[in-house]
Amino acid sequence: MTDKDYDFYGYHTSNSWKVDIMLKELSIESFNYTEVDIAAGEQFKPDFLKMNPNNKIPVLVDNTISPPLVLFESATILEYLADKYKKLLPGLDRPRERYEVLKWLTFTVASQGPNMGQLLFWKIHNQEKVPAAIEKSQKEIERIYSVLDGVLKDRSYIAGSELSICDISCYGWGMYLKFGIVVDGWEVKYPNFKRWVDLVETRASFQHAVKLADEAIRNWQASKK
Ligand SMILES: N[C@@H](CCC(=O)N[C@@H](CS)C(=O)NCC(=O)O)C(=O)O
Repeated sequence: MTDKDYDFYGYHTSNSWKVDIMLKELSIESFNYTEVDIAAGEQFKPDFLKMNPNNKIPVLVDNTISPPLVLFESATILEYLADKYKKLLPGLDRPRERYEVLKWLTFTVASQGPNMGQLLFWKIHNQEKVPAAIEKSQKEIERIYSVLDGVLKDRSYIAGSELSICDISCYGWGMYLKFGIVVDGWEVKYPNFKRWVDLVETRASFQHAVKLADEAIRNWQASKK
């Protein structure tokens, strides 16, 4: 048990920024943040593996219940906090709205996230440029953002008229489009998605994540020089 309500284990990557946004949206300030340096392999340390045997951040521990509750998988963390604070996810008394959010939340972690990871690996991180792999992941990611652009055609937010945890989850990776490394001319190709980006970025919680991402990208670029 620590002195704070939550222990948040993260790193400067998309899945971690989703939790940063959520904590800000819920005005949760009583948490300890521990950076797990995944580039140095800290996610494989026995104490971390006890919390997440899948060796990945983010992890959130809720110390307000006894014994503390350990959560991993960003979608589960968002869903847990939303249910606990009754915000950003309709309750079971509104099944249609609740499962609209959960469907899109799953889409962000099952389709958007892994495919963004693949694309950045083949396009940016892998030394050897393999055209077929780049082309395949580029095509899939463009399809995924077309799907998101399509659903946003007649909605303000991804699951309807209210901000929800699927918007937070989508933005963790979605903000990379702004950094110019994912899809050329994305603002024109996905005008509804662009409008959504502008809308969520009016919120302090999302602006905070952009600041963290900008800093991470600047540090990464400096380390490559
Ligand atoms: N499905 C997981 C993915 C988490 C994930 O991929 N985390 C990455 C950083 S963004 C990580 O910890 N990688 C370390 C590793 O794979 O060893 C979630 O949504 O939480």
